[in-house]
Amino acid sequence: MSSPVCYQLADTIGIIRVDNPPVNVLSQPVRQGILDAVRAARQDASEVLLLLCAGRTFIAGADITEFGKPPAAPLLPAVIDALEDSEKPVVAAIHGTALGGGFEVALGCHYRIALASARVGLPEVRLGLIPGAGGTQRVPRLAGVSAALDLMSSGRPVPAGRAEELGLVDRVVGEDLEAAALAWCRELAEGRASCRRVSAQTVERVPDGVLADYRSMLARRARGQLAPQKIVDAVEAAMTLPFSDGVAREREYFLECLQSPQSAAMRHLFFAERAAAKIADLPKDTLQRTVSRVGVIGGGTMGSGIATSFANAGFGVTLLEVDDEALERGLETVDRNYAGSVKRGKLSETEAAQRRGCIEGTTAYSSLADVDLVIEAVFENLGLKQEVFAELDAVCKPGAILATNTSYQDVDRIAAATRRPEDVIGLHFFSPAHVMKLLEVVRAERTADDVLASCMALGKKIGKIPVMARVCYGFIGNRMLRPYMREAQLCLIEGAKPADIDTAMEQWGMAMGPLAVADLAGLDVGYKARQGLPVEQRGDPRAYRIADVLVESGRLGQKSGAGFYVYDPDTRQRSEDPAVLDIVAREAADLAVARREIDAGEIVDRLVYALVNEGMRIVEEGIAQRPGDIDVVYAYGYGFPAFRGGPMFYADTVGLDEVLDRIEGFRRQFGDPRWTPAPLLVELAKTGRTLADWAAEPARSR
Ligand code: 3H9
Repeated sequence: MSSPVCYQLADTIGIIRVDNPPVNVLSQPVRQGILDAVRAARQDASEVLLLLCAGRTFIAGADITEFGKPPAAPLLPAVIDALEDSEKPVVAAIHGTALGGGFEVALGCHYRIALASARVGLPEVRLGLIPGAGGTQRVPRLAGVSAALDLMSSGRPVPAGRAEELGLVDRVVGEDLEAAALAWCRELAEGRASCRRVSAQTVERVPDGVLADYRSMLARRARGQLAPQKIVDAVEAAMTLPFSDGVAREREYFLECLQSPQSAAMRHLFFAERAAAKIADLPKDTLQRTVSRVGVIGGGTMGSGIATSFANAGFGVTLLEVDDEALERGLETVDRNYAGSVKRGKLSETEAAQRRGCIEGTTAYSSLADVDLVIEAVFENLGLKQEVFAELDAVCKPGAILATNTSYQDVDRIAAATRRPEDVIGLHFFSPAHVMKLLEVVRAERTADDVLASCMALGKKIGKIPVMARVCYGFIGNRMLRPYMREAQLCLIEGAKPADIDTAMEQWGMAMGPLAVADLAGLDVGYKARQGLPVEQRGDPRAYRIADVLVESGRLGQKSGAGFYVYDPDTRQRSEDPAVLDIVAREAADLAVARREIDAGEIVDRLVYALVNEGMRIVEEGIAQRPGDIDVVYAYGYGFPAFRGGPMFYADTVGLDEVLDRIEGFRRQFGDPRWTPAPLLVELAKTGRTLADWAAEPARSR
């Protein structure tokens, strides 16, 4: 097998070229190839070495698929040592993304040149890891302690220009990287440049307390996570120990993180996210429809957020509202979205104005005659949505994709309102739509393959993480949310205080507790939906009575300043309200619910296993393609802690037999069919298989 690294002498320059598609990860043959090249260069006439990559990017990092397997020599730190120890100067030429171990390789070189469009970073923390090949020791030496901490604890790559300001890159060029790098190599050769070893530099000392403050900040921002804290420990080692000891300390922390369940969970999500983009039964050569102009119907929070999302990605957008007044409100919401981005420093005024300029408003359906995709985001009412689709059917050009942003409604019935159900699909955005990464792509019974393929690709183009779901009430995310929310309400009426429930879930890792989420979303939304149903279809009154009483007493959640909590009008800080505790006690008595102490462990198990049990049904019914898709939905759309890998991965890590035991225990305790275990859970637990085993079985392998 030919090596993915080739070494070639061009005059006095030894060129080491890595070619390991798609993203040049540092698999064993790449490590070996670089090492062999450096060794070969020792013997030849080269005066300067140039390391660069073929294809779309510089090295994107260690090969994550190798983690968890026995290590194969040469290990990356040894390869980087060889580069740095070279007696001939080594230049790294960076294009695309130099990430993780890839950037560490560049830092082991003596000089770095980058294309202006390139980005560099150490994203290991997103995999529950710390940089493990010298990054924690070299970055503080070049960029200082505080920049190093920010770079590594956020995991966010920085553009080449910023990297140059930080001292991480020496030169930035606008185009033709290879020519510029070769020219620089010749300059270095002629000038007999020295080998500038980062490891030989010193680290600035920061005042006492800086690291302690950083640790406390991370303890809040990255609650419960190991790797961010270990990054601070490693930087402290860089500050206090000689380079070789610092590197040894870094290795120790890296291995500790690598073996942690948190990293296993986050690596699972990395691959689950990429798997979710693939539709098993869609032929690879499925053609896509061209989409350049997008129509959005409804200028409410969702519609204007969706319009903003598309404009951000350079699409022309036509936003439709029923009348001038509503349209003005919708466009004002778009303006506010952009003003927010400018205020937060995400966009410059000019960029914001440019993107805002992509959106125009209309009140006439006829303006949608030429759009390639239209997304309906009107009020959640089936009849209304069907009317909108009938109208779209009449005005839109043949081949236009007609999408609904419904959260719950039956997409097949919406499609049936048109004469072209094959063009109809669900595109379920999450609020705020221009910020949240998740996009549920709902494949209806008759959705055409090319419509589905186009929408999955479009999702990626606008920076979302698209996950396909089939039609059912609430699709993947909201269908699972119902039993989760119901359990939260039941814990409340049975004796837990709102803060007990939310704090238990937040300490476990959820971004926000369920009652705080309900207050944020607005309690009136669920209330209105329930009012539209006959009483017998509203479910168990113990699970909604308190919310109803709150709404009827004007407590709609954050927007009215009070819901399950009261909110400080300035800080939006929540606090407990004795009036709510009174309401709960009264309603519990009225419904004859015996109250008791409920501890955090019970709250977490009830809420999380309610999610898991419903998730099991969802995979079994084929609503989700694979268990990992559910994990992606929950991690990106519902604030589920990434370091637990998503509800389905979490269930596997707990052990399905134990999950089943607990669910059966709840069934005995509450005597309620809601705790009937999903058949798939029973089957897997009885046969000692995990969900991961099940997903990999041939009948299902995708
Ligand atoms: C590390 O470096 C540790 C070191 O500090 C210490 C070591 C001792 N490994 O994302 P895409 C696959 S930790 C294996 O769709 P894009 C990916 O699964 C690593 N595979 O492309 C996909 O496969 P498939 C630190 C990887 O253009 C295909 O490549 N580095 C890896 O949208 C295309 O990927 C990172 O965390 C990998 N490292 O985005 C960077 N990376 O086609 C991780 C990708 O079968 N990578 N694959 O589904 C990325 O962030 C993105 O892939 C990148 C390109 C931005 C580079």
